[in-house]
Amino acid sequence: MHSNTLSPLSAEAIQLEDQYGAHNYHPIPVVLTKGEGVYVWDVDGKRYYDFLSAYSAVNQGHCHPKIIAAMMEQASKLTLTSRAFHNDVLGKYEKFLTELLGYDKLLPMNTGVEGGETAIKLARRWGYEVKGIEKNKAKVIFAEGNFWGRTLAAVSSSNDPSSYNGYGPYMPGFELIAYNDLAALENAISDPNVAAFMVEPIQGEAGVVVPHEGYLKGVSELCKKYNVLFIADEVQTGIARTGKMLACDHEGVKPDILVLGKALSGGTMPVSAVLASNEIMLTIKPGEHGSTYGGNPLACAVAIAAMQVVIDEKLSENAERLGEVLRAGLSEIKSDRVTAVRGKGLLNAIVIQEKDGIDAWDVCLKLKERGLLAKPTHGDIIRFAPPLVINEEQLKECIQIIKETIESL
Ligand code: IF1
Repeated sequence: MHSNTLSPLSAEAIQLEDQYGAHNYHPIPVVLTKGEGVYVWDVDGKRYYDFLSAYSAVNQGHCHPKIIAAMMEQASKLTLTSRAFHNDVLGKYEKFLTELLGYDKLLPMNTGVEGGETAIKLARRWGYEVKGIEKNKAKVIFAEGNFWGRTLAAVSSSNDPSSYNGYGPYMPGFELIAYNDLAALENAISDPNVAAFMVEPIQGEAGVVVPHEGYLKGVSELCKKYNVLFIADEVQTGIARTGKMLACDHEGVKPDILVLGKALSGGTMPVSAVLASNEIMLTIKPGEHGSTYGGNPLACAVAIAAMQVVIDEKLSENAERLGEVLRAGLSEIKSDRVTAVRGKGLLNAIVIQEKDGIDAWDVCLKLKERGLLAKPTHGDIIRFAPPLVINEEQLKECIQIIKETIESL
């Protein structure tokens, strides 16, 4: 058991952040200094299971030796050329990932939200040049509860006040419909000005909201019927997290534009990618989009190694199998505080109803005392998303920690 009073070392680190850093987060009171596989250590040497995985960016486990080795080798050779010149890693990476996932081309960016922005720019460009939408009339449809980042365009598509409040005026041409509702989708995309529907196969930030079986297939079919691009935001659900390489694979659907990020680099540095057909990708001509670090040799070398680990260590299969074990274990918790258990693969969440003044935040503090780190979202939802390298023995220990913590409240 770890106490919840801060040690001097922890307090000092937190005070520095408080005094010199922006207050745009409210972290769980723990100061980490080391990560390895499923574990992280705080400055006092206490070890924790990481059940957030940096919001699914550390699927391969913290500081995976093969990824770090690739990073160190490339870092000592060539880190950044800009796209003003070619380099000897970018093409290899683009070939590797497009062939792995079945697309013609890849546009490399850095953060997930830049991937989303790029996907929307491609969709608008395709809308004008291929679909023939009238100039500046293109619309993009999003689902309520979506989260794809913090830029002004991203928050313009949000219906969560904590995301968009106070940041207006907002991007025009964005429309919201209910998630997991094919009738609402058909109604919206029958408008000939719609270029695309961008959606997460499972909504992460909304609290791991899993749509009904067949939803993604329906999205794909309706988008084809109305000549609208299906953009899948797999920044959080992709790269084996839900038990398949891509969450879309559960229904065998292939989005027109695929956005990846987070675990694409195994949690080492920001790497994102947008994959699409030639017809879509080539609507952006030289000099019409880019980024200083997009496609840098270090990012490409890291991403190749990170994806190879996913394949070699069969992380999708492990996530699929252990996800069942985790949800079964969570469903056995004897407490009326737990009102829902849901997820797919190792992207899971429980809903904790507040009782006797104890809420999800307090549960996370108790979990921390017992050596497991997680953080609530939207007040009452706790996401449980360990690195996909976790083994059954470690998972069972974590289930026990969660069970004992909640049942002892
Ligand atoms: C924060 C949330 C998760 C994402 C999906 C794109 C992005 C994200 C599905 C953008 C990023 C991060 C952002 C981070 C916390 C985390 C998060 F709580 F904010 F919503 F995971 F659920 N698509 N999600 O989840 O990627 O630009 O951040 O690289 O902003 O607090 P990014």
